[in-house]
Amino acid sequence: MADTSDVAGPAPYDNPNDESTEMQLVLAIVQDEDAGPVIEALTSAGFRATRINTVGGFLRKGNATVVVGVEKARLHRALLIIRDNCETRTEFFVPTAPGEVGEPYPLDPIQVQVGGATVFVLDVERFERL
Ligand code: 2BA
Repeated sequence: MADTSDVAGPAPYDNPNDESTEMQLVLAIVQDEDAGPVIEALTSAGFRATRINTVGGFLRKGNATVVVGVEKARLHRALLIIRDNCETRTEFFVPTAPGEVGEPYPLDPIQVQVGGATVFVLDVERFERL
């Protein structure tokens, strides 16, 4: 008889590895300078976190996206830790205008306030450690 074990396993919602009950996914975009302290504080408080090096679309400057999978009951604590470890900083952006002979030329710098953190919180449909 053919082995159907690879297709006849438990349905996803019965999966014993599924730990997703009441989980949320936090995506926190933070400034490079704040990423180390944020990760340190999160892990010290018992959260698991992943840092992804990212680049902001407007300033084209390196920043970091911190990914945290967290039980709903601990979400507030995670957000407080992120907030408390991120600063607001002033950056300057130099826009350019197209030049008449090729090279774009710089316009007056624009001042922008960056941070503390830009945070998205998503429901987690499923979470497994395989
Ligand atoms: P950036 O895109 O490099 O933006 C840096 C800062 O520039 C922003 O700070 C904001 O103050 C300003 N800025 C961004 N777009 C602008 C625009 N079209 N006109 C004028 N000023 C603008 P934050 O708002 O604190 O954002 C920090 C970083 O968070 C962003 O870096 C981006 O990587 C991320 N981010 C912010 N909002 C986002 C969103 N809705 N979706 C995805 N990523 C976002």
